[in-house]
Amino acid sequence: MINIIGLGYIGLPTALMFAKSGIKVVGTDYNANLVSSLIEGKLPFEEEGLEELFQEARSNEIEFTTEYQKTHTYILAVPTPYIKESKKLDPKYVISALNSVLDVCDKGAVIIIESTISPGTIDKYIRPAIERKGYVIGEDIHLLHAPERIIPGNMVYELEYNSRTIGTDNQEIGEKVKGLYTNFCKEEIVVTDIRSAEMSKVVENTYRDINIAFANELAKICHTDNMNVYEIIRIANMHPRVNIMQPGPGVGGHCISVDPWFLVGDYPDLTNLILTARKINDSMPRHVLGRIRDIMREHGIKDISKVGLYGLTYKENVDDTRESPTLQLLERMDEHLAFGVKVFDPLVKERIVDHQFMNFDDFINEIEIVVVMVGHDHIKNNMDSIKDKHVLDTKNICTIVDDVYNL
Ligand code: SAJ
Repeated sequence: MINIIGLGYIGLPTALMFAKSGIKVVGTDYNANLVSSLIEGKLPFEEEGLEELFQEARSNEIEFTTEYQKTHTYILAVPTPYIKESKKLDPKYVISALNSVLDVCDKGAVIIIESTISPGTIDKYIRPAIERKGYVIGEDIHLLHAPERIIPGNMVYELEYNSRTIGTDNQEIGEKVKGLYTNFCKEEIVVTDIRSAEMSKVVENTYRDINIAFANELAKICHTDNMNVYEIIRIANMHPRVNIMQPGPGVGGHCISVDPWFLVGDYPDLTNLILTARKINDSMPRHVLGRIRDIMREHGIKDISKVGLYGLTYKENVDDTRESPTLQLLERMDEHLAFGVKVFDPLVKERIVDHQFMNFDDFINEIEIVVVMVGHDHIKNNMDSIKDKHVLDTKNICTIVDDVYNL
C-alpha cells in the first residue's frame, strides 16, 4: 500500500493513477473538507480526463483520509511555497508532513518527495529532520526525490507519457521505486543521485522561463519598430535548431515564475541570465498596461472602466489563478490607484477581484476595449462577440477582429 500525502494538483492525480493501475492507495490530506468531498466523489479542481480517471480509481482500491498510514511506501506531494520577499523556498509543509510520516512509518520505509524543492533542500532540511527523529537514513528510512513534471491542462496524459527522474542515495532502492512508477509511467525513468534530481527539475523550469523571456523581449523590440513578432518567430522556428516560445502578458503559475528564483537566491553572483529573464517576464504586465494606455489615447477613451481584462487564470483552459499575469497587472494598477478595470474569466467561478463579472455578455456590453490576457477556448469560440471592439490581443488568438492590437 502507498500512502500519498497531499491531495492537490500533483498528489491527487498521482494517487488516482496508482490506484487505477491496481495498487492499493491511501491518500492523506490535512484538509478535512477536501477529504470528505473526495470521499463523496467530488473533485476539487477541473482537469482534462481527471473525472474519468477518478471513476476508474474509485472502482479499485483507493481511500481518502486525514490520517497518516502505517506502511512501507510514502509519496509526499505537499506544497512548497516560496517566501515572497527573500524568494527562498519555505519547507514547512514538507517538514511537517515528513515528521508525521516518521511518527507512524514501518522500519525500512521508503519516503519519496515529489514536491518541487530548491536544490540542496534535501541535504539542508530533510535529512536533518529525519536524523533528529533518531533514524539512520539508508537503514531505517530510504529517502528519494522524484520531482513531478506534469503540466496543468494535460496532467493525466503526461503522468503516463512523460519521462521521469528518480533521485536516490541507493541504486537498488532507486530501481525498486522505478518499478513502482512503471505501473503507470510508460516513458523512460532515469535513476540518478538526489542533488541531480533536485537541480534538473529547477533547470527545466528555468530553461522555459528564459525561452519565454526571449520571446517577450523580441515582442518589445518588434513593437518598437513595427515588426510582427509572431511572423518572425514562426519563420525563425522553421530553422531545424531554433525553437522560440510565444510572447505573452507575463509568466504565471506556481512553477516557472518561482523556480528560477531558487537559483538566483542561492547563486546571486552567477545568475545574470536567469535573473534578467525573470525581470523581463515580470515586466510584461507593465508592458500590457502601457499598451492599454496607448489604445485608450488613440481612441480618446479616458475612463478605465471601459476596459475589460479577459482571463484571470495563469494560462488557457485551467482554473488556476496562482501568480497569474492578470493578477500581477491588477496589482500594478492598484499601486497607481487606477481602479475600475473590468475583469472576466469563464473558468473562475468565485469572485476574487473587484469589478469581476460573472456573466460574459454583461462584461462585453460594458466595455470598449477588450484585453485578451488568456487564450481560453471559450474566447476562441466567442470571437463574434468581441469583433467590433478595440482588442488588445496579448495571446495572438484573435482572428476576425477588425481593430486588433498586439503586445
Ligand atoms: N507561457 C508563455 N509563452 C509560452 C508558454 C507559456 O508566456 O510560449 C506562459 C503561460 O501563459 C503561463 C506560464 O508561461 O503563464 C507558465 O505556463 P507553462 O504552460 O509554460 O508551464 P506550467 O507552469 O503550467 O508548468 C510547468 C511545466 N514545466 C516545463 O514545461 C519545463 C511542467 O512540466 C512542470 O511540471 C510545472 O511547470 C511544475 O510543476 O514545475
